[in-house]
Amino acid sequence: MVGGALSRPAKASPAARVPACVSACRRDTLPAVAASSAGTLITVAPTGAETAKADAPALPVTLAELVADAQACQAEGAGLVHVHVRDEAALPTLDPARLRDTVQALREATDLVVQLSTGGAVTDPEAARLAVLDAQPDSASCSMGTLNFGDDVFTNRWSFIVEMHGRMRDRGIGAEYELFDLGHVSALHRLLDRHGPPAGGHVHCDLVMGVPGGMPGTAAALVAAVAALPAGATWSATGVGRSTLPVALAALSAGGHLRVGMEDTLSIAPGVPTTGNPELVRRAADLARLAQRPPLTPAQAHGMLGVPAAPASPVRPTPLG
Ligand code: KMH
Ligand code: ZN
Repeated sequence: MVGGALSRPAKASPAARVPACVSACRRDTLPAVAASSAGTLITVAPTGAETAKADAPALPVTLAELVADAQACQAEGAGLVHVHVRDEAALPTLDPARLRDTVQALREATDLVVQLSTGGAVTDPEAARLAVLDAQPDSASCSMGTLNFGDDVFTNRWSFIVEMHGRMRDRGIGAEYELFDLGHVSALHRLLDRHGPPAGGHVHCDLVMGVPGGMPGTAAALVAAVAALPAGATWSATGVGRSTLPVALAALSAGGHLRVGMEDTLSIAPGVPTTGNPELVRRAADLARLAQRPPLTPAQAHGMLGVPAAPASPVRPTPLG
């Protein structure tokens, strides 16, 4: 176990309530699009790779902090956690053992869909990013193109994207395609046309808007990107920094899902630092309820994405003979 001893915490009980029609519907009888319009998947991206703990004390960087944060976010209405891990010095890492421990701990302590970032930090090599999949998360991100990322470059070569997509499908790991720009939507079509659908067959995307170098965090850009998505795809959106609220409101009104968290924004209002991820999830859940598309429970999130919940600890078969 990384980040200090962690006894098995009690699972957080989902606070979300959804209409009976959603909970009664089975995934195999209900198109994913219909499910997405009745409820809202709230993804929390609690940590990211860019913010220093010293600049944001509420940022969860140890495993214990991450697990406690994830439990609190589930109680506020989150259905999926998008995870970047940190090392002892609170710096971003793709250390395989830490990733495995993190997946296991989150499965033991929450019901959330556990998604590992394969984007990592802009400095991470491709081999280490591909090796993230060895931790066998429920889902993983797959970024759909290269872009300027502030003063840096976030590199996603076409052949790397194809390799990531193929390995995720081979391992039965659900895909979330990260779209930072309109051209990334075209790349997604090209990927699916040439290399087939992801594991489980369901296409889920996340529009990451407002990155300096990517598409702006505006309603107009969101509408343009959503109009170009593959038919039947579900999608969430997140606006970084001060585009958080405009993007969330546009996404809800356009039938999409929400991603929030300290990976993308550190404030709850201009000049007011957030107290932490649970506060950001609570606000998103409030907005979703206001839109009459209440938060999906983690079980409904698993169903919508077509990623079955894995057992917390794999049951090892008894050796024969
Ligand atoms: N940290 C960014 C360079 C992802 O998680 O897949 C990439 C990123 C995308 O956050
Ligand atoms: Zn990320």
